[in-house]
Amino acid sequence: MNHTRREHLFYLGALATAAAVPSVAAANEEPKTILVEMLNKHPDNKKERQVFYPDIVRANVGDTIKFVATDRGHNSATTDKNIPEGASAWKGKIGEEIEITLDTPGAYGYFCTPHRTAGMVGLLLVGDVSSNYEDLKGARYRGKEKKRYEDIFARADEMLAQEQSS
Ligand SMILES: [Cu+2]
Repeated sequence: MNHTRREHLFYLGALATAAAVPSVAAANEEPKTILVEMLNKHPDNKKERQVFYPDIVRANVGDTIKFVATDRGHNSATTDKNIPEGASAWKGKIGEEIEITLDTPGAYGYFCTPHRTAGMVGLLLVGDVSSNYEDLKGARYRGKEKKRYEDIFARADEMLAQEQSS
């Protein structure tokens, strides 16, 4: 969801009041902006082309994701099917750096429109993801998108299991 600055500040105020409510990830943290780069090549594995980096982000409700156009020709987009109920889908233009404030807990899948079939997809885990994580993991993906999501969800499973045990 794109907020105007005023709405955003208002929202941060509302969030501060709600800070006493525990969340899955660290509770009393200030809302933060997390960068996700849109890249032609994975920085650690040049064989992996067309990637979001990092491709998994663990965030708290109230955090903002900024998609950074480090390389040209990419965007970040999603649909209502890939995000928690009540959250707003987004669609950046090609090359556009967009900021998404995450005000609904759950799991968010997203993709680069021209490279979705090349596997350029990512996952945001926001607060308590139990509402839709398994549904998103079990959704139908095709081709390279499917392969990337298998890898992404395997790592996400581990990440969430570690949280449970800590
Ligand atoms: Cu792309």
